[in-house]
Amino acid sequence: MKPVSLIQFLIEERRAGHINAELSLLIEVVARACKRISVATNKGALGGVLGMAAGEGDAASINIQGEAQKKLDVISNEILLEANAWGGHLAACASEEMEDPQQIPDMYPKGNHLLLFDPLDGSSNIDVNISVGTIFSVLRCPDHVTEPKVEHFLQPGTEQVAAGYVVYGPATVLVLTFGHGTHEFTLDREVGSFVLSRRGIRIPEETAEFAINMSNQRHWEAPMQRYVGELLAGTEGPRGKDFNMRWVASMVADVHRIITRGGVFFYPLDAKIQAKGGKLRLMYEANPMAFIVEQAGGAATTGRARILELQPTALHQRVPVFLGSRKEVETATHYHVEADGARA
Ligand code: FDP
Repeated sequence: MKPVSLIQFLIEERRAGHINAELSLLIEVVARACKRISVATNKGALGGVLGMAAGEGDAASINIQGEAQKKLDVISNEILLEANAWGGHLAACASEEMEDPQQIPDMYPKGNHLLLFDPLDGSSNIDVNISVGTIFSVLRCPDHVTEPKVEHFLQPGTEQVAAGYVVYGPATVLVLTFGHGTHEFTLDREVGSFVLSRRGIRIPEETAEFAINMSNQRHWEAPMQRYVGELLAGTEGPRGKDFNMRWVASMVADVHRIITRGGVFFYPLDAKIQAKGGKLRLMYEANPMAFIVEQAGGAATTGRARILELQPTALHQRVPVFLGSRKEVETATHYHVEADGARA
């Protein structure tokens, strides 16, 4: 069979009435920007881009989430902003690296879409040469809004018209959904184009593999302790089977493993992060990943509610995340809902 390029796929999606010309252009632009980020990450130490953005621990190198910003975070953010400024497909964009939405410069035409992204997720893995990634979510700009503000971005995940991520690993891979299945494209480095490598991905309903940062165990809520305790008990426990554990600490890489061979990913609430509401960001991490996973037949909840139905209250809002193989997400969520019911 002849390989299908991303461009060809986008044309087919337009013909099928799944996307319009503006959304097709938006995805092309994001994919092109991610190729540049891939080149920058692949250079490693030779690119002179490792290490902190300014002096280590310097106020200038701390992003708005209070985390240390690496040079490649800054570079990736700039690549995505610059690529998306002039095409006429966006009304505005928002990024993990910027407190407020970025407006389209006056000299360029504006479009009808809002783009949100985490330019380089899993950034603590860059210096140790472990996979990192870009995550993005696309919403429609409400009618008649010419200067989108934060409130215009605060739409539930069910309103997303597209979501995707790119994992910069041994291969650079783009995973994309428009709400008509989840599809994977692999970057052909020689040709410089993304080529369809899996159409209509399905995550197995059941799994024997889970991903969680076990070092937080003592801080978890009781239902999480119960659920993971049962997995760890293996064949001697109530689940009657052994479970394997994986934790890359790069959400994109962990989700990509689940998209590929099944599994379940948790970043639950714990006593340390309770006040923040969770670890991962709703608008540009949890929502796009939940859309991708649901479109592949998996499930995504906060442990209590479906992620895609949450009404966002802030651009950089954090939420607990349970996602992956449907049966495991349902069991872990059931334990939380049941414990809440017993407490009420
Ligand atoms: P990072 O802070 O390195 O950007 O987005 C947050 C994230 O990475 C996820 O990619 C990853 O799954 C998680 O945090 C890692 O958390 P731990 O440091 O607790 O392992």
